[in-house]
Amino acid sequence: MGNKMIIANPHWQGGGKDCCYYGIKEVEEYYLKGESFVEIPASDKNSDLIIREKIIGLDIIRKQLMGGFSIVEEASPDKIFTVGGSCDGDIPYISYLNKRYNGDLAVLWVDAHGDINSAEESSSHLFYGMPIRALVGDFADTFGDIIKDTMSVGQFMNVGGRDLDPPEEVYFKKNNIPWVKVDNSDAILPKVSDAIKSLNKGHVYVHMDLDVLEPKEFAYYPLPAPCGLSVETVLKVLYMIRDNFNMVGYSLYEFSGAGKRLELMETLVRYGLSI
Ligand SMILES: [Mn+2]
Repeated sequence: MGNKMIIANPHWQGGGKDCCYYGIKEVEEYYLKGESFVEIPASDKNSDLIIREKIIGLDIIRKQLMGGFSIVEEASPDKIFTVGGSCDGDIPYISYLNKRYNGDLAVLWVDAHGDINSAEESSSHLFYGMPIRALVGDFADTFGDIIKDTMSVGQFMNVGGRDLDPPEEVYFKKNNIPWVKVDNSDAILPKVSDAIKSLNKGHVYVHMDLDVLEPKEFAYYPLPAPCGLSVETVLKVLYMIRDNFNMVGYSLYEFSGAGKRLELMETLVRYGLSI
């Protein structure tokens, strides 16, 4: 079993909207009460969002990521379940587990978006569209002191992506990144399974952005994209992965809060606690 760490990560600056900060406070209140979790320190000040090196909020983002790294390194868990925040907030936990398993880690990015922009090519300059590029070391000048063990592009795949920027699509093709597109039939299960196997790694991490879901079914996140995966399909995919692969991490990102208890959030948090 090993020791599992449960993290609440209200880091939101990568998306430029503080709704995710309050969303995570809501998760703590409604879904994590009674669990022993660690909250990563995050500022709630909009005034922190100063653009530097083509990244909005760079200084505060760097500070918070560094804080997350030291917390997880100190705790040295074997498994991590995180609820966040803007997708870039997941960088320390993926990077930590990659090091923990000596690079033997496949990362599924279950997300409507690619999150694989460079700072130059990003039209928004929001860091939540860039975390994978940071993890593979493309921001060495900016994050090299924080992300010390860079990953390989061949460790990543996407499920449910449908709103990629043109340069992201180019990057996907150039690097042959496995991309399982939206399919709400059971045929998606072997597609996801085959794509994971093609990465040829012994441990699996699932990073899930809630915006992978069809917005008509669930839309408590900042950046909806139409024609998404149904709730039923996402749950089938998640259970298939848990039951068939050696899962060492799950993260649930971009929750912007609902002001009420949601059955799906309850289910997804239970899932995270169960890995
Ligand atoms: Mn995302």
